[in-house]
Amino acid sequence: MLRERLGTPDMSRRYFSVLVLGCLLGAGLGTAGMSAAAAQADAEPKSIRFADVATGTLTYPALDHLDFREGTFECWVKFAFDPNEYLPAKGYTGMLFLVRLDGDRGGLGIYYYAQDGAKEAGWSCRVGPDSKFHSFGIGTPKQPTFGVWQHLALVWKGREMMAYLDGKESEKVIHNEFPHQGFGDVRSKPIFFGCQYNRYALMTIDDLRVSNVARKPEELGAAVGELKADAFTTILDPFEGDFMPDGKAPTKPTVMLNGPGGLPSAQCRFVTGKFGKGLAFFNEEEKK
Ligand SMILES: [Ca+2]
Repeated sequence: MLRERLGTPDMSRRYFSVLVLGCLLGAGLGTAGMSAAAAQADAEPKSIRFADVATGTLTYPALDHLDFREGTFECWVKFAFDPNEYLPAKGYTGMLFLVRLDGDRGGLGIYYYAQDGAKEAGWSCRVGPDSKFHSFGIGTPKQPTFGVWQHLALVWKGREMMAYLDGKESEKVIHNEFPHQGFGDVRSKPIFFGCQYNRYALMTIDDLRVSNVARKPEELGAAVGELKADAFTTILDPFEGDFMPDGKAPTKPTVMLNGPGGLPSAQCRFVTGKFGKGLAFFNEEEKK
């Protein structure tokens, strides 16, 4: 099982630099040849290459929503790129930055990437600083992944943390320290979806739910379908929006304890989702 370590915040920044370099290399190599998807008929959805469009971000305040003593994060995600166009990986190939949940001293991120030489890409949860926390693999999706909805969930309680891909549990980790102590103050950073470089977030998400309780697998969206709010829900956003995102207009969550809504950047669009509408982190019309 994949078990990698994320460094201190400084190490984390270096990691991002390496990741982006790897992505650029991977993207360049991946676009060298005609893809199978690109050869498909016009009626078929086509994959988007990382260089084709700028990707957006979505943020929510972490305060009152994230409780690192106990909680659950979950959402549906669908790729707008075809991972097979970048495989086998030549160099470390990062493909997607889903979300970061951070305090001022540490935190975690969920990523999709392929290791150097790998023929498959997988989901990973990187948790740091690595002196106190363990990163872990979430899972390698069944192929194909392009255009297919996947359900991701992360559950934490005390020092335990585990993730689920499409309802299937990945490795459970027990950290050396309690996240609510080691991650620090959650007021300093937002819940941050997407890629800070506006590049590696070719995805659509739907039915985001953050809870202040460690939910059981049978309570997650992968099992029950479209989610309803309950007393433990701190954010539930179905992304049923009908406006043009501009970084200022908020989404209309069913539940959000602090603030009016998430803030999607101008690259985002409301599109067909898993249930009703979802939020795409790119503008299809921008595609070259
Ligand atoms: Ca929806």
